[in-house]
Amino acid sequence: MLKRRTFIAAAAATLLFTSIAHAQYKDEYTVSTVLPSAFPWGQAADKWVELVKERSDGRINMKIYSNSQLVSGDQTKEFSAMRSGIIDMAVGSTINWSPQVPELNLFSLPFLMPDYDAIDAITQGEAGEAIFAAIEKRGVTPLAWGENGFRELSNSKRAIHEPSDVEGLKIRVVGSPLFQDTFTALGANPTQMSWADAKPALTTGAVDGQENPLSVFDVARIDQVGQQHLTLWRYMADPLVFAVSNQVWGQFSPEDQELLKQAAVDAGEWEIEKSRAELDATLAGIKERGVQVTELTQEQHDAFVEATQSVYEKWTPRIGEDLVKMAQEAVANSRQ
Ligand code: X2X
Repeated sequence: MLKRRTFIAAAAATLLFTSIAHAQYKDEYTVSTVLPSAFPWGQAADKWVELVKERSDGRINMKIYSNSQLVSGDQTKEFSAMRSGIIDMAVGSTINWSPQVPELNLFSLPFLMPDYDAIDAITQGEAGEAIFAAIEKRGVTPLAWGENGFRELSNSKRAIHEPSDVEGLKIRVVGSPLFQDTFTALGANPTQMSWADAKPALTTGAVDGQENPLSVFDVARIDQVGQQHLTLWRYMADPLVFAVSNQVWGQFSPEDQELLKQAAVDAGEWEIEKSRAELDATLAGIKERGVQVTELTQEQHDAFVEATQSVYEKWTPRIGEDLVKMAQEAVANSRQ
């Protein structure tokens, strides 16, 4: 009797051990993105998938679902879907995840980051680590940074040189209510809608303008839907984050976790470098197609900074005083 019980216990232990040692991997992991392969964002995801497949000798397969299709086009639901395990992985924008991770609104604070050095100083420093910790705490494991880019303002009505030019314009904005506040502070009439709805709304004239990186403006041919005026104001940039649902992350062996992470870091670096390098050519192409591009003088730039100060007052406590300060210091140091 005793022998038999010992045997059963031993068999059960063996079974348990085996199932831990060979955690059943899925045949395919879902990867959500908003923008598909024609855009740097989609290319970042493609690269990640390719590197993981190659480095795992085909053991880990990921399949990309773009255009936010796994969340029926509502990109602001991507984070929740990942957290609950409906989506395994994603390459997502900080804007789209900010409703669930308030710290991500940091990047949307107007005119916080004047240039690429400033973005890198935040993402690659302590502030970046604090943000990754905030993401992880909410159920998703962040692995690496990518970049959507500096978001520039376009519209169908007039050249924008100063805040009063924005007054009364209906502007499509995305994601966080912070954008509502920024554009309201400028006297515009902001409307929140998904990317899927943005182009139709521009086409019908339901909205007058939008803000997106030059790569998005270019590839999506936003000039063809009447957006003839483009102001380069660099008011914010949205990084991308490569991430895995915590529910899925724990199933990978430590070696495979490292493989997934390193592949994401490599894909992110590749995409950031590529999209920055392509920016000048992209802008030249946009100008060639007849878009009126406005650059701001220092004075005009300062007027926008001034006009959006209220956004800091309202949002700093929500993002976290310490985090905002840490980021501002990182930016200041990057300018020395
Ligand atoms: O919806 C947008 O504007 C886009 C594509 O840039 C994002 O997903 C943040």
